[in-house]
Amino acid sequence: MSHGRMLAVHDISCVGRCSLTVALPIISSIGIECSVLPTAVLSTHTGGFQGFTYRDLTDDIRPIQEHWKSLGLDFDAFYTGFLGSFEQIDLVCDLLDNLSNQRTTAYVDPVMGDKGNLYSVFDMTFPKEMRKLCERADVLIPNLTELSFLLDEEYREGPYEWEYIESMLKAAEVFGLKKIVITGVSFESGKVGAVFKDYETGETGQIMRDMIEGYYHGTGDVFSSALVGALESGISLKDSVRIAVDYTVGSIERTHSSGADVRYGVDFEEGIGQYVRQVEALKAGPEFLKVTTSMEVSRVAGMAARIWPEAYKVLDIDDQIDYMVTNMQSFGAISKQISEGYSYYILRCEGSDIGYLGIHPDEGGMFLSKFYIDAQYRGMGLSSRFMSFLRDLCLKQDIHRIHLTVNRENHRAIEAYKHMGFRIHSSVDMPIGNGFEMNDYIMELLF
Ligand code: PXL
Repeated sequence: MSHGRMLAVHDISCVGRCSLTVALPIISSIGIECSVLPTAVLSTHTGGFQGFTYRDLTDDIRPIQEHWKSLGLDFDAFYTGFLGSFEQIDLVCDLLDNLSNQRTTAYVDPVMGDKGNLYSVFDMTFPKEMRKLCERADVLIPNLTELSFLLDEEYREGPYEWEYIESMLKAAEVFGLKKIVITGVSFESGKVGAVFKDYETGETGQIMRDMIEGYYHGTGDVFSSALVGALESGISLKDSVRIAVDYTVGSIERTHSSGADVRYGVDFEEGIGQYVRQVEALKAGPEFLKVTTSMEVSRVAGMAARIWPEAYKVLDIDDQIDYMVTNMQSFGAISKQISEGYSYYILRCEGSDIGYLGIHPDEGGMFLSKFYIDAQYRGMGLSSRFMSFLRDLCLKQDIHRIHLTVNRENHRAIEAYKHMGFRIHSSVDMPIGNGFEMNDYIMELLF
């Protein structure tokens, strides 16, 4: 991880949202200084457009490097993408030799092809040359087509068996990488995503999402730029991959539903705000504040009034939710619960209150009575942080079981709890006054 200067080495395709026109805005958006070295200037990218112009900048690379060297510049990270020739690969290896420092990280996206084919501008000798750069990478970000070409393996169509992907992860060890993230991996039809491996720790994982039909240009660059930005912000490999997958999928979804001409790339601009929020939230790390003052109680009541109606909208029980917020999450109700042995904690991120939990110990272990996070902060790993905070709290009191109740129709929440390791223990129906009844599962987490 570094917070210094990054050098992005890609072409500029003036129109069509790929390479530098994607990398620069995404990486800058999270506060990383991104210098650029354009390898070529094209009127558009090469996919789907006829008659594009191509000005090769190979001859400029060495003088640029020499000038930077004379200024005493070095870079804390390199992020390379589309390179147009053998010579450029050698020049980029030279850049790494001459402009790195002790902690420089080299991110290499070996842009060469997709869907089993090389891009039209490359011939079969190119992947062999690209291997040289991959051997210099700390983090390699190929799609499965590129990895197959790099390893001289025949490209296979998905869906894949885990054993096959595992064998590719193993084969890629020849590059001497620290980490790899492979995109375009599918284990079941209708799903696609990324697989990652940290060769230093052995951690391996996958992030899969629903596949959207069609071919979308520039998505590899959106993914890699978002991934590089998140990793350089010090975010874990798994969280970085999840953020990058979700940013890419969101960009494709917006483009798909707008019916735009896909040659012009995907709508990543509208997702920048959410990407920045996710990176900032995980970078800062959440803080947990125990509620003790009446001002803090008011803050929890305010969050309840804001979060509950949105969280339960799908259940279509607005009257019951109004009743519950008024009677169980008002300033008076929360104060009374605290005086009777409840503890409330506020989850804070970047100086804002974004969620809370309410707990009290009982004969079943720890009862997790309230657990809410603002919609825009869901799905970014904060629930797991909240839960590991709660587990630590329990262990300090020698408690090894957390239990909770969740509406049986609240499938999103049930899935999220399962993801955190909870299992359904039993069902319970409980009248709560005014003719309303809670129809819940009891879920438990043992540790
Ligand atoms: O997105 C990869 C890419 C980058 N640069 C150029 C391209 C492509 C893919 O087609 O043509 C010039």
